[in-house]
Amino acid sequence: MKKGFTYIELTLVLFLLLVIGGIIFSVIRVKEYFSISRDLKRINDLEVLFNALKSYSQSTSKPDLDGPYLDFRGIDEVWATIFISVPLELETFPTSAYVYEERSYAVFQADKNNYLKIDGRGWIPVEFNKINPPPFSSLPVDPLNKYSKGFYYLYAFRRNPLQFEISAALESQDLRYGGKGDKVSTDNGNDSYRLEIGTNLDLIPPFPPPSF
Ligand SMILES: [Ca+2]
Ligand SMILES: [Ca+2]
Repeated sequence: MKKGFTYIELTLVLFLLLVIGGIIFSVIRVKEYFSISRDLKRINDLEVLFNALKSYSQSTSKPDLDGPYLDFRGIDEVWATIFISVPLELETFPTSAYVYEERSYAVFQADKNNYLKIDGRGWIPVEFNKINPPPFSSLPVDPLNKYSKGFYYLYAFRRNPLQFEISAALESQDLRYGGKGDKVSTDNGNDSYRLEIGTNLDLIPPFPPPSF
């Protein structure tokens, strides 16, 4: 009868533990790597959208930040509206109005055949096709683009004076809220979990934090 483990058995167990640990560690690293690459796309998209909105506002004689198909959607107008990048058919926004600090906002979602369009029918209803040359051929959206996960882009504007804001949540451990390189709570905006960019960072009220 054998007592305890032999040297070979112990070595084998130790070896297996190391292999399993290594695999788990690699999976975490690969996951983080994908999160970082998605965050880099988000940061880039926001800059591209910011520049596009700025050049549209400056190059057009009568800029209309809710486009030809919608009216009175400015934060300072009757249908104060938050525009979200998730198309209607993919996921319908859970409530008909988003309420924050007793103020209620309409939420606009484009339909799936139009949400990427740059002619005023996209999720940002601005006629970017009027810029010469157009800054992009289709509107950028979040690489995950899911409201239930907390990853989507938001846009809102003010008519008078003309102001706009766009935002995205970041997911990598480094860049998100509380991370070493936290980019979301350090942007001087009013939402600690989202990266905000624009000419007024208080137009969009804070949204629920993403589930990591
Ligand atoms: Ca309009
Ligand atoms: Ca922020």
